[in-house]
Amino acid sequence: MNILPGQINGHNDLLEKKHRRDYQYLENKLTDDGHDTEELVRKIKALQVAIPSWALGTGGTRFGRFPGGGEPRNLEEKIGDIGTLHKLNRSSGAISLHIPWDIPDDPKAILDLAKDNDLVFDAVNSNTFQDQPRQAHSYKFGSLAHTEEAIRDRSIAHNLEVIKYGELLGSKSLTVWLADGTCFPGQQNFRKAFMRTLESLQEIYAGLPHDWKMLIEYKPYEPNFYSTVIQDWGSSHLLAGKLGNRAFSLVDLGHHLPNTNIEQIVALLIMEGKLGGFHFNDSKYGDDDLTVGSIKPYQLFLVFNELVEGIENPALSNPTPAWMIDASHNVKDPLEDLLQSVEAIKIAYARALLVKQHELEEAREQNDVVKAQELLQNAFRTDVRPLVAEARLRSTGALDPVGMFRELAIRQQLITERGHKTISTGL
Ligand SMILES: [Mn+2]
Repeated sequence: MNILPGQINGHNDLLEKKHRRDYQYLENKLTDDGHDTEELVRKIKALQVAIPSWALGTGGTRFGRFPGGGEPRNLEEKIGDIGTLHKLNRSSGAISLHIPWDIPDDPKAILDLAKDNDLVFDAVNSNTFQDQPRQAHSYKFGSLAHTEEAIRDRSIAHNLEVIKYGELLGSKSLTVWLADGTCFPGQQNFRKAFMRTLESLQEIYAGLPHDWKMLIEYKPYEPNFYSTVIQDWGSSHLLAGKLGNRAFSLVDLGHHLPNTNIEQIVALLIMEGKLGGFHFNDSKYGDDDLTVGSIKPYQLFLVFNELVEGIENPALSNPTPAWMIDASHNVKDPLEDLLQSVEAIKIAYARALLVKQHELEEAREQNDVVKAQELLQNAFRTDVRPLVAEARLRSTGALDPVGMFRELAIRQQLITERGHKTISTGL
């Protein structure tokens, strides 16, 4: 699927008059309010959100899966799909691979293809939550935390193998998410399981290249329903602290119990310089993996407010986290859903950039609760869509990515190319 610059220009020409009017209005308003709009556009342009290779096909639940056709059949086609997203929005310039779903048979050719699509390789992800065909040992009762040494060794070897593939492609981090845990009380010794996990991670960490990061993801339940070994940010942070300065926690928005104050977790991890990555999605109940910003946009904004303040604060030294979408698409076209998610992330980011941090801090020091809320909500209630669109326009993207995806009938073309019955690897 190739989108030509002329097609994007044609699309933008039709929308530009209205966009200019909207942008002019917002630019005047923001300038009056003391903002440097050129600086805002520059920052929004620079934000890149990685797309996971497993989110390009239709997701499913344990009850069923309803594929929409034209799904990528291999890694090359997955790169092609992300290239299409990136051409439309200019903010999806990175791909995150899951091994063994995406083992590159010819790394050189894969690298060239990614380069042609203007993509880089973000974190590589290991998979010790599923047994693969011909696998001698089963992960049924765990992987890095397993009671049997042979299975722990197999899991460690797999993670080291994932690092090797990542090195061939220029990745700089390994994300570890474990399904290890229990379904019933009494099934496992909590402390022993945690210590076995730590020891296994130490072996992987020893094989981590010096310029790499290890990102440790946590999750309170599922697929195990009574306990998980790395259940919360505390467990993840404990492991990262014991491992060393190249190990970090990774926050997935959906990996919290309902109503958890995720922005507070973000603030503290940044304070400790230990926030390594972020997985965006949205949820109503649990790990629902819905479109970013579709359920709780205010929470997303509050999280971004902490991210922006924490990363721009000169007194703190957290490295810029790896941004990635981690969502599933059960009823929407996966590519349209991803375009919506990236847009929601950019809108939340742009709004967070409007928060007047000095005034907010002053209000907090004076316990002026009303002022603090006014400052946050003034930013949240600003319609920043013309600002985000302007950033995209200046990056040669489409003014309306979803609209253009439909105008070009991209899904229909992919179905013609790949067929109706293709099934992508992933969740
Ligand atoms: Mn995740």
